[in-house]
Amino acid sequence: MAVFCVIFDTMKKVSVFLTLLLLALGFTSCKQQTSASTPAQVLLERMTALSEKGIMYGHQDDPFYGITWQWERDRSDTKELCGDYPAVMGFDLGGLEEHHDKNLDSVPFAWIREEAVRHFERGGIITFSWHPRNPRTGGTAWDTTDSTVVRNLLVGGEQHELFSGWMADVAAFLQSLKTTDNQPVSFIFRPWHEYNGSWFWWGYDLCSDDEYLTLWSMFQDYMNQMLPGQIVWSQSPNLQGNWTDETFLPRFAGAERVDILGLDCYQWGSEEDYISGASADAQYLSQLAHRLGLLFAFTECGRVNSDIPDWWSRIFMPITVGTHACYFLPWRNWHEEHFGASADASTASDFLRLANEHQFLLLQDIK
Ligand code: BMA
Repeated sequence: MAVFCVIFDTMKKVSVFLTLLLLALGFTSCKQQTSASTPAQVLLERMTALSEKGIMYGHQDDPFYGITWQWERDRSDTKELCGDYPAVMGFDLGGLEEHHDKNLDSVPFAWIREEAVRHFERGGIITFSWHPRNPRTGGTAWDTTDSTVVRNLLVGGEQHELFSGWMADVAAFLQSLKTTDNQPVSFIFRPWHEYNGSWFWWGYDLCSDDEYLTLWSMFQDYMNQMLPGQIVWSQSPNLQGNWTDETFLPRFAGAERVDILGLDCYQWGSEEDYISGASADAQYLSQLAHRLGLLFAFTECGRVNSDIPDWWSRIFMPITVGTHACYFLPWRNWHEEHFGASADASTASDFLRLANEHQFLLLQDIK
C-alpha cells in the first residue's frame, strides 16, 4: 500500500510539473482551433465567439419561480425586469439519483426537461449542475460526516455499484432531452463543483487529489460515452482568494477534460474581502484558462438577498473586467434566499441600467 502511495504521489507531482512546464513554455492547447463537428464543439465555438462580444447573463431556475411568485408558467424575473430571457439558464439534477419526481429545490424533473429544451430551442444556452445525495450515508450533498465516500464510489469501492446506477439515472434523464424534431441537445455540465471547500461530500478534506480526479474522470468518461458529443465540461472551484499553480493544479482535471474553467463566487462577507478575493481568483483562473485555450466563466455568483442596491455595477461588474468571461450566473431567486435579477430586488434599477447599456448579453443578444 505504501509503495502505491509513493507511486501515486510521484505521478501527481510529475503531472503538476508537466503542466507547469507547458505553461512556462507558453504552450496553448489547440482545442479552440479544431473545426466544430459535434454539437458540443459547435456550442463551445459559439461561446468562444460570444465571449468576444460580451459577457452573457445566466440565471439558475429562471422559469420556475421568482422572489415573489412560484410555479407559474411563462414567468421569468429576468424577462419581467429586462424584457428578455437570460442568455444562459441553469438547472440542477439533485434528486434524480433517488428517482424523485422533483429535484432538491422542489422543481419537477418533467418541468426541467421541458424548460431546458424550450430555452435551447429559443437559442439559449443551458447548463446543468448536480447536488447528489451522499451515496454512503444517505444524507444530502452537504453531509460530510464520512470522509471515505469518494473512494468508495470508485471501481472496487463499496458504493460503486450504487453510484453506477446513479450515473445511469443522470445519463438517462439527459438523453431524454430532445428537441421537437427529436434531435439531442448540447449543454454545459458542471459536476463536482466548489471542490476546494469542504462542505460537499466530494470536498477538499473529504478526499485526496487522486480520489477527486478519479471520480471526475470516471463520471466524465461515462457521460461522454452515453451522450457522445453533447457535453461541454465546466470545472468550478469556489472563491479561494489566493490561487497559485501549486495550489490550483493538483485538483484541476486538465485542459483535455475541461472546456470552461469556472469560478463560484458569492459575497458572504465584507465588500473589501470579496472584491480583493474574487478579483484575484478571476484574474488567476481566466489567465490560466486562456493560456490553455479554455473559456472562463463566473459559474455561480451573487449577493444573498440582493441587499446592496448597486452590487452589480459597483462590486461585481468591475471584477469581470479583463477576464473575457463568457457568462455570469447568479443563483436562484427563491423568496428566502435570492441572488439574481428581479424587479422585486433592491438591485432592480442598477441591473436594468446595465442591461439597457448592453453591459451584458441577454437572449436576443446571442441569437
Ligand atoms: C444552494 C442553496 C440551496 C439549494 C442548493 C441547490 O446554494 O440555494 O437552497 O438547495 O443551492 O440549488
